Amino acid sequence: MANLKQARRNWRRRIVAVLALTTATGWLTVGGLYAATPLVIEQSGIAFLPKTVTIKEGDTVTFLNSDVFGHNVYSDSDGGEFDIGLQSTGAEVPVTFENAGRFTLYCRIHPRMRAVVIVTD
Ligand SMILES: [Cu+2]
Repeated sequence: MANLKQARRNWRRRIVAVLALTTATGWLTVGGLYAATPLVIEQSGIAFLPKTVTIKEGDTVTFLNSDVFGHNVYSDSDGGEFDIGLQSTGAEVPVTFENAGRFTLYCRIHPRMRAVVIVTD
C-alpha cells in the first residue's frame, strides 16, 4: 500500500511538471513570435523603417506613413506585386504576402526609398 501512495504522489508531481512546462512553452512561443516578426514598416523621413523585414508566407505587413506628406509604396517583384496608391499622413495600409520570395519595395513619389521584404515558406 505504501508503494501505491508513493506512485500516486509521483504521478501527481509529473502532471504538475507537464502543466508548468506547457504554460512556459506557450508564453515563450507567443513572446518569440512578436519579437521575431516586426509587422509594421514605417515611412518616416523619406525612408522605410526598418529597411528589411523577414516574415512568413501569409503574414501581413502594415505600412504606416509617419511623414507629413504622401507616399506611394509598391513592389513589382515577381509574386509580390502590389501598389497601395497615394497614402496620406497617418494612414495605415495592410499588405499580405502570400508567396515566398524576396520583394523590393519602392515609392513612386520618392525614387530613393527602398526596402526589402523577405518571405519564407
Ligand atoms: Cu515616398
